[in-house]
Amino acid sequence: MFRKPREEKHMKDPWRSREHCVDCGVLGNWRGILEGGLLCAVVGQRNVMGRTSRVVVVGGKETGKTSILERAIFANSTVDKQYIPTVEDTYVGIVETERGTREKLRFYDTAGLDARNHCLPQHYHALADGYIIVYSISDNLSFQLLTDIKKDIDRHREKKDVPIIVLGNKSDLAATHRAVDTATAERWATAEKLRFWEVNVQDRTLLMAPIMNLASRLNPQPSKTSFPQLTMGRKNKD
Ligand SMILES: Nc1nc2c(ncn2[C@@H]2O[C@H](COP(=O)(O)OP(=O)(O)OP(=O)(O)O)[C@@H](O)[C@H]2O)c(=O)[nH]1
Ligand SMILES: [Mg+2]
Repeated sequence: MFRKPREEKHMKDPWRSREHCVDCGVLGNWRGILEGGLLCAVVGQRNVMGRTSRVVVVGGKETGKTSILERAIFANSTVDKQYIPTVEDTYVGIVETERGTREKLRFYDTAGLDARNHCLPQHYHALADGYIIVYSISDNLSFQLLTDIKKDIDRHREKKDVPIIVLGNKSDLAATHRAVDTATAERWATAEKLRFWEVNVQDRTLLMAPIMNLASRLNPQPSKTSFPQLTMGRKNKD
């Protein structure tokens, strides 16, 4: 039942076995992309902002959730490797936001859903600060699942504003394999007020914009009026 923690795999890489760098990659800038995430081994955790945001990655079976995380964070390719269904995994990445700050995100990779089992186990909702919902452009059922997944998230988040992005994965596949057209997916996402991207794991740069967008929304710029007492002048006792 238990799978070896994925991090152990990365311990083989000498860079990743250093201190904080066992389980984190850097996303969001060209150096990070070109060096396949090794930048974090060089800079460690310096310049990383405060808290770690928790992102739950959810979607149908075999839509590419694990492949997206492996590719985005570690530059690993899963194409031509044996498919292993996920039970549960976590990944940690340092993501550069659109404001240029660096934020730590912990991604929870979940088991794929299907028509019979179309709800995320409840404990994920309790921990989620944000969600990445993934479907495959070659699998119409995985697209149909989005409605249930979104309803389930809405039920659990109540009125809290939780950033959610939608990724239509496997956009590299030939048109003959396409089962969900872009316009249909865009219409659904717009109606649900969600940001949507088509991506594929062959092109790592495509994965950066959505994850940076999510990191930015998870870590908005603090409002200037948050600390009114600090902006008050000295009290005049005269
Ligand atoms: N062509 C193509 N294949 C992909 C892409 N992403 C993933 N795959 C393939 O799709 C299969 C499933 O990928 P996974 O990443 O294991 O999918 P998953 O959603 O994590 O699957 P579960 O853990 O079972 O839910 C693998 O054979 C991958 O190589 C992509 O962008 N393009
Ligand atoms: Mg998986």
